[in-house]
Amino acid sequence: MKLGKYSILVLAMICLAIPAMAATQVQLAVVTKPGSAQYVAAEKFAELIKERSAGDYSVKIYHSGSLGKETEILQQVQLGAIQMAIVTLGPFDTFVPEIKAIAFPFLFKDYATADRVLDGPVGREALDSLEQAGFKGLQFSENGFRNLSNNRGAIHSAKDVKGLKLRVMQSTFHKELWRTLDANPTPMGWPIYSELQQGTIDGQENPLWVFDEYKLYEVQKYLALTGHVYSVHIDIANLNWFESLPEKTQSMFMKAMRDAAIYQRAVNRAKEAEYLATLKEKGMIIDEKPDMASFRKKVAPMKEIDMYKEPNTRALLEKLLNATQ
Ligand code: EAX
Repeated sequence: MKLGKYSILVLAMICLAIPAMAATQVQLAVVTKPGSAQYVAAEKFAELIKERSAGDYSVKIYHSGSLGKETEILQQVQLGAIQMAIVTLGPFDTFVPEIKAIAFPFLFKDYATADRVLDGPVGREALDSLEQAGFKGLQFSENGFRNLSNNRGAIHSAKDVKGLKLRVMQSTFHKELWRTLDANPTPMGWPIYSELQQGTIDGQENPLWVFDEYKLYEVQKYLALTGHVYSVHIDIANLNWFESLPEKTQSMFMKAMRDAAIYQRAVNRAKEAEYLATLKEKGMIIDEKPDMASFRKKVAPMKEIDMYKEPNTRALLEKLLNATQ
C-alpha cells in the first residue's frame, strides 16, 4: 500500500500522541529484593493498579537498596522525589515519634489481633499521624513476628542476651528495647549479611522469611523463636502528591493497597512452616520454646521510660493496649 502525504501526516500525529496517552508512572520503593515481604505487597499493588486504572497508572518498583536504606527511602518520599514506599515501621520513629507504640513488645498476641487492631480505627489513627511528617499512610502490610538469632551461643532466657552485639533497625525504639534487655545494640540499615559474616555483630532479629530469603542461616547459628515484636510495614505515599490526585484515584490507590496487604499477609503466614523447616534443614539450632516469661518481665518497665512519656506516644500506646486486650 502506498501512503499518501496526508496519511503519513496522520500517522505521524498518532505516533506523537502516544506518549501523551501513556500511563502516569508512580515510583514505589522497597529496600528488600524480589521475593521479600515488601516486594510481594508492592508487586500485587502494581498489578492491581494496572488492572483497575485501565492502564492510566503504572507502578515502577525500585528494590534491593537501589534508592538507599529505609531511612533514605523515607526522606525521598517526604521530599516528593518518589511518590510511594513500603517501609518497615522501625525507621519511622525518627520521623513520627508516636508510631513506635505499634512496635511495643508483646503488644499483639497473634495475627488475628494484629489484623483486627491495625485494620480498625486505632490503626487508622496511627496511619493518619504520619501526616505530620508529610506522609499519607495507606495501609499496614506485614513483616512478621521478629525472632532473635546469633552466633555467640544458644539464647533461652533473657539473661542469655547480656552483652550480645546485636544489629537493630535504624530506630530509636528498637535500640532502647535491646538496651533494656542488656544487649549491646547497634542501629544499621538493611541488609546486614556481610556484617554478620565478618562478625562485626553477633546477632540480629527478624521474621522467619528474612532468614530464608537472605540466607541468614549461612551466617547465624542459633535461633530462638522469641516473637518479641510484631513488625509491620507501612505502605505510604507523599501526602501532597496523594492529595493532588482526583478523589476517585485516591480511593483506588487506598483500596488496591489494602487488597495487596491482605494478599501479602496471607502469603507470609502460609509460608511460615516451610521457612522454619528450611532453617532446620540448613542446620540452624532452633529453640522453639524460649523462656518468654523472662523476656516479658525484663521489658515490662518500658511502659514508663521517657520515650513513652511523650503525650502522643503515650496516648497511642494506651489505645493500642486497650484494643489488643
Ligand atoms: O524487612 O531491617 C530490618 O530488620 C527489616 O526487618 C528487614 O529489612 C526485613
